[in-house]
Amino acid sequence: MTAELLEAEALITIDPLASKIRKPFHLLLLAGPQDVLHNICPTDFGAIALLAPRAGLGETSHSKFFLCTFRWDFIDEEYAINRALLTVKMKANLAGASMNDPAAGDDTIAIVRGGVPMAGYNDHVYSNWPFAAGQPAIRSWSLTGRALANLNADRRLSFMVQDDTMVHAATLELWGEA
Ligand SMILES: [Ca+2]
Ligand SMILES: [Ca+2]
Repeated sequence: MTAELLEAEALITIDPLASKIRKPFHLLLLAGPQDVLHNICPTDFGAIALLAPRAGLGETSHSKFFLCTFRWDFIDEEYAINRALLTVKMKANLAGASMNDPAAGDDTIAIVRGGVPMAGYNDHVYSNWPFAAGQPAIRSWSLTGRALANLNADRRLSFMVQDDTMVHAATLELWGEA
């Protein structure tokens, strides 16, 4: 080997972390019946939610809690999620006279963990009162900070809607590097 070649090799430093090629990761999870009724994570929800009558997707009757857990632990690879977007499409099963109306007016949506709503992700479903039954509502939450760190650690995300509002579709979109 020539002196010139040796010199060139010495300039290359191998960083074991940097040498792994990171691939973009994108996953779209669509809530199905298994996520809502059978596969929820019980420790994410509080006792009131767990004991209440349970709503399925497209539920048309009232006074039921919609509970859902998204999971992606079926993926073996190591990855880091740096962006997460929860979108929930809803519709009032009852009318709502005001924010405090125990019919659909007082209904709430929240991301939950450890039995309590996550700060910053807990709100009324509706923002204008009064409204009639059938009023549509959509919630899109982009998870940041602690919520995003929790999501990476848990490899799941749970949310709930109560109790006179139908959830007809919910998606969780995840972006990151695998
Ligand atoms: Ca009710
Ligand atoms: Ca209500």
